[in-house]
Amino acid sequence: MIWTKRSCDWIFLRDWKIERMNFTVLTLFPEMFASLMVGGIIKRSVENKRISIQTIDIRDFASNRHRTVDDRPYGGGCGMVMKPEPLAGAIRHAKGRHPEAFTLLLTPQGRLFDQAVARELAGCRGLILICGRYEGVDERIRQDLVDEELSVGDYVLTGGELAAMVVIDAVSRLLPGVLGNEASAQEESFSTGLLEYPQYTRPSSFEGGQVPDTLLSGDHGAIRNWRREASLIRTFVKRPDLLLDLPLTSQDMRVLEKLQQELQAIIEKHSTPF
Ligand code: 4FV
Repeated sequence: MIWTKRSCDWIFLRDWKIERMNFTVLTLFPEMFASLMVGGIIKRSVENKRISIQTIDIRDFASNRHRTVDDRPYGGGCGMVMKPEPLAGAIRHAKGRHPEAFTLLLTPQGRLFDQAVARELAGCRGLILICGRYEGVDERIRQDLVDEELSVGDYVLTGGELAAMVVIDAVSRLLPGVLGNEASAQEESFSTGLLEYPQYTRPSSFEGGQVPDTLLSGDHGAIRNWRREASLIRTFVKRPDLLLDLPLTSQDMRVLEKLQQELQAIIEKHSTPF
């Protein structure tokens, strides 16, 4: 485990008893999370008690009658900063309800969220997700009340809410009993480390586009090889970086060597003076 302050060591816990995963979201816009309950896998997982999603309005922990949650930055500068008191109140309230939960602050300064991080978080008993707004949160919250900072990408959002929804979605679908069949989570992009192979469904012919014969053959061995080769080539073309530290099979190496020979032939063909 590479997480710092407190990591989630869970595998053993879950083996004999399926527990509900709790997401507690601290936000100034709790109504935004109603959209998760409109339909789909997340709604169904809440209904069949595989996950629970609670929102806490940070403004409910503001101490003055104007329920102020932000203020001007010390040292000047533009924008506003989220005040520590309402945040600390909301975090302690959430920790009181879910002492085992792992507390995450969504921020562009955080560790980059990816499928491997999603798998790690899927092992936690609960997550407290802090959604910043304005220019961010008072540094003392980050230092004293946050287990980890998480970023969903190198861009700046108006708030952490959409980032929290991304985390809830990506983590929930890795929990047992959430996806129709767990198998699909095994074969998808990033679970094998490769990009997913091309998918087709009926009709077998659409606007001149044909489904590859191998997929219609019923030969599962050939289909498996075809899909692995397609994933490999697609990953080479779109995300060659993913191939650098990925364990490759001897079959994979043969595919890449064949690609290299074809590329070499093309380069030589176009580099020899006419
Ligand atoms: C963000 C991200 C993000 C920064 C200022 C909210 C905004 C505002 N969160 N990954 N990228 N947050 O841009 O997680 O407080």
